[in-house]
Amino acid sequence: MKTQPTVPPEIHAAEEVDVVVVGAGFTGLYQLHRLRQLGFSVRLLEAGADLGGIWYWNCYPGARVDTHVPMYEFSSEDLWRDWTWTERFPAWDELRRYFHYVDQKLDLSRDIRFNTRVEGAEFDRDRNQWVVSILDGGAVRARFLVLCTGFAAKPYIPDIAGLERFEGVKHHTAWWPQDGLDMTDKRVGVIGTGASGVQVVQEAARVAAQLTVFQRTPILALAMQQCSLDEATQRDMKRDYPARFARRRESFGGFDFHASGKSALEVSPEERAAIYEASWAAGGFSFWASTFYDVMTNLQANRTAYDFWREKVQARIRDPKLAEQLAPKEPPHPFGVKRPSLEQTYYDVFNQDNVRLVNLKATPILEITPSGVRTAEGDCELDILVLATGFDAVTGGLTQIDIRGVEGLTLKEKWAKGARTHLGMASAGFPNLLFLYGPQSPSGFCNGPTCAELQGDWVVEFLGRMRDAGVSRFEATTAAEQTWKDHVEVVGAMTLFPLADSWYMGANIPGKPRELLNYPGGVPLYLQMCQASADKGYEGFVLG
Ligand code: N01
Repeated sequence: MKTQPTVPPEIHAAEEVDVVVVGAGFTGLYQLHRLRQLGFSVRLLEAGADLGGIWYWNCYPGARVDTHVPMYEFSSEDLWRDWTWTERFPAWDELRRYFHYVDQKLDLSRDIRFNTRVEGAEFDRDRNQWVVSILDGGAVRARFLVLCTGFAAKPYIPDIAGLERFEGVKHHTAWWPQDGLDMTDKRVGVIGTGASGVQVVQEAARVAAQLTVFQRTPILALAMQQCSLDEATQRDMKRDYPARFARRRESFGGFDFHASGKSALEVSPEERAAIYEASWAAGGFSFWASTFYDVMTNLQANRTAYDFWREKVQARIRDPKLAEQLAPKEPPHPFGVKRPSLEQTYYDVFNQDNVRLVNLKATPILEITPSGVRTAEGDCELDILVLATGFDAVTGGLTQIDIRGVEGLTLKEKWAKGARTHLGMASAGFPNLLFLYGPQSPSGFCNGPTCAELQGDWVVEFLGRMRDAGVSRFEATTAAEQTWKDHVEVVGAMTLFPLADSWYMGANIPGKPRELLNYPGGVPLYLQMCQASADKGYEGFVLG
């Protein structure tokens, strides 16, 4: 353990506000807006040059959201009334335009510092303030620190031999060049077949001379059923928006799907097929989220979903051997325990002459050479290498900041053996600090804007009450952390999520503790638990 940190004297003169918010995605912008409405002075610090959070960094070709209109926007009528989307699942550039529209309506940018990466934060015990330091120098002091860094703020680059020697163009999907990259007539390789890999592959296949997809685990991608949206259609849809937004708090993942009360094992095969077929046709995550309640808790029920999915996919791939690699008879893991992702042409592109799949389970990558990828199958020469290899998810965005609590311990050190939180929002030893969309909260299981608002409302109310009650310091207790961890584990053990080596389990990062990083009880139960703490005078916190 480190000795008590001292705050360097030069940063005593730093800018001082009530709240520092980190991150200008949905969550951070909502905090900024609501906290300002309560009369707090707020400074939002953002590493990127623009708004959007994940949609600033992830501008690779094909990047688009997997959530349907209108679930991926703010629920305030003042905002949705005058906004019109062009597609049911909007692309990154349209999402950026939306953020600019919101900015224009709410005048957010005046309190945001862009190109400002937060490097560290130290708690000044004498003044009960956080001193937030910025990478290029300078600091901001605040009574409260609210981290809204999202679940995917720290890209993961695997340690593959020779990677640094590649002489072509190489990018991680989350560090894509802001001015784009033309893949036309190029030899492109994509490592990774998660949601990002699927989206890049679909686009690269249209233009590349040769596209090689390096697959370790097949993704179980669902039909997006994308469509264009016009203004008249959305005018009609908007009549239902209030009811649809209200339903978010009743659904496991914060969507507007109706929850199913049926078991996949209690219906006839015909009824089961009809229900799967209907949700497949509806598209998006409804196949994952609203068919049968036991798909994510019972292996036998789960297998019925997998078998339906496999039949759909196999029918689209001409070469039976290839079909078996993309959609094998035996599931690589239970259906849905790794995030499924949505696709439009993913399975069709493998029928094209310019697209090739390398099955890394059979022929692993031996090394990256200056000119491409060497596998047991041979050398694959490339002009562009895309690393769609994911993120040190959920905790990585927080632990990459040097946040030092009252004992001098960093958050990274504290969580070295696993995340410790109260309600997935606070951690003992780190007073006056809250994080949203973080570990042990619904985060990756929940639609982003839903969490931004519902979890966000709890945070705003909490901070308002602390201020009004004259509380200058709040801190979660270790007992509350233990209770919360036990609860997350008990509920998690009732699900199938622990059965996969997914980012949900922290298992995609070598050496990272294996634990369920998202709250598995669903949004309604989570909100109840948070409300219960508030109703008991913020049980689990020491207020001073
Ligand atoms: O990352 P991932 P992602 N050698 O971790 C492979 C959100 N998102 O960026 O499965 C070879 O899912 C790895 O293989 P395996 C969404 O929540 C949303 O795609 O570990 N391969 C896997 O195939 C999503 O779930 C949207 O065997 C290696 C891939 O890399 C989350 O972000 C769009 C490897 C990583 O997949 C993360 O998605 C994009 C190695 N050494 C992302 N290491 C939308 O809403 C890793 N892999 C649309």
